[in-house]
Amino acid sequence: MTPAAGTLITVAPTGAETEKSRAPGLPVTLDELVAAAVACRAAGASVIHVHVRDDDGVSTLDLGRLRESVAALRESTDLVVQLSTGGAVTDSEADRMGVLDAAPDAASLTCGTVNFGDDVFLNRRPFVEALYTAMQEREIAPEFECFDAGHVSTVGWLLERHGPPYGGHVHVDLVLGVPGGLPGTAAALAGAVAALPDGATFSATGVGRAHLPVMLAALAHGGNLRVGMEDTLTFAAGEPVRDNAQLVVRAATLATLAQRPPLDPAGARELLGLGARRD
Ligand code: KMH
Ligand code: ZN
Repeated sequence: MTPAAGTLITVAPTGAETEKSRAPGLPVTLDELVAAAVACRAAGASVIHVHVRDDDGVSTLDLGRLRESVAALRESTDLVVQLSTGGAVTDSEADRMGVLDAAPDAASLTCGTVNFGDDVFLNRRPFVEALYTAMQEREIAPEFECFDAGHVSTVGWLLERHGPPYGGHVHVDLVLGVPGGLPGTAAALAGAVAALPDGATFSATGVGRAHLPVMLAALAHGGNLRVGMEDTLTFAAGEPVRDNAQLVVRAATLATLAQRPPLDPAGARELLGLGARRD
């Protein structure tokens, strides 16, 4: 893999699992999401990975809310808007497929089933295929999310069977440190990177304690970064994360030290093979 001149930083500000009561800086309302997006854009993020919540702060795939969020993010920022099709472990395949009706620029595509703590994050291969081909048809760029080694093989299998993704570029997000998936170590990251299809780029995110080692290893491998309160709630030992921008600032600082400073959204669009932004 040839490292790009800059680093694509994705912020995943909310996720589906954490309760607001556990993390006061977690953006759960639309206003909070937009404020986090604006702050993270200023700090160096170029892509936002979005999960939305209902009025009680609970994860939802409600289409109206997703559409409203995509519109508000486009109005307030130039970030690449990537919706989660992973949702929560309790979401149905039909609802997860329905996320694409909100017409984001990009969407996550988890490439296989994985134990997710005590739960199971179910991604049957026929469903992964159906999501992939639906994204090709609707001109939505997939971000192939890999939580385990077999998921990386599935990326190659999808490409062989169904051809390239919309945009023509393969970008994989390696999510390490989920209990049940790949461990959050530099060695696990190196193994996953070695198995990527030719020409693919990757970003990596380490969940919980894996956050810093995975971020440093990803930069060492010429990769990109995903950070945010979806994955990380502790900034340093004994210090909770204040807000998402705090994590983006640290990622941008490390990327700059690595002499691959953050890409702006135009640079991210170029890397991902996306055209001009949709309004
Ligand atoms: N919440 C996890 C079960 C994604 O966004 O695509 C799945 C997840 C992956 O967060
Ligand atoms: Zn997610």
